[in-house]
Amino acid sequence: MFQLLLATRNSHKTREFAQILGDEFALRDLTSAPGFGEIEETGATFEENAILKAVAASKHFAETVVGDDSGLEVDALKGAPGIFSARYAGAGATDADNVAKLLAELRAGNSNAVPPSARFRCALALARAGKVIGVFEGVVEGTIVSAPRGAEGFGYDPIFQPLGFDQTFAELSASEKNKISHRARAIRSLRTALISKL
Ligand code: ITT
Repeated sequence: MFQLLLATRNSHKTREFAQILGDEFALRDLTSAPGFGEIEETGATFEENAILKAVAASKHFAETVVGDDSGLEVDALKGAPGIFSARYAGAGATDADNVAKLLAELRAGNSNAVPPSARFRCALALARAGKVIGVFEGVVEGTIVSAPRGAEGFGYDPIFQPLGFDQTFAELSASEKNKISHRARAIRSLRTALISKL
């Protein structure tokens, strides 16, 4: 059994990790460590922020730590919201606020791209005792739909339609999303690395 600490307080991420990694892994996240402070995300890339999260938590906890930094890049918005996905509509923004802002920005930009192309990216960093021991990335390409659809998932799932599908991520079941998502792709690489050599 592998023990992993996820350096996140986003319970949606933790649920996806648990479903994708399966029974060989015992997971906990930072919701079980309320005294551990916020990790500042000062990096310029998903990878840098994933490393900041993993390294900071691994200095305080004995387990192998995974940091996840992820978000949505929309080509017509020059890659926004990108690393600012969680706080696109401002500090304390809800998922609905962020989705509404993104759709408003696309309308304001009068994008010629119909439908607008986009991708989710997920960077994962593994760390132990303050040192990075692996970095993994996953990407899923898709388009932004004109109005939110579906109730599954979280974040921008209701407006992201992966290439080759007629449904948004929020219309797919968790197990369908977890076969093709950016996070699933990154986690599968991390899982292989952990099982084979770490
Ligand atoms: P932690 O830093 O505690 O891990 P967070 O939610 O702030 O939690 P990020 O800084 O990595 O994490 O921001 C990720 C944001 O990107 C997330 O809040 C969503 O808005 C979006 N996002 C990432 N993965 C997503 C997914 O699978 N589906 C929908 N939106 C996603």
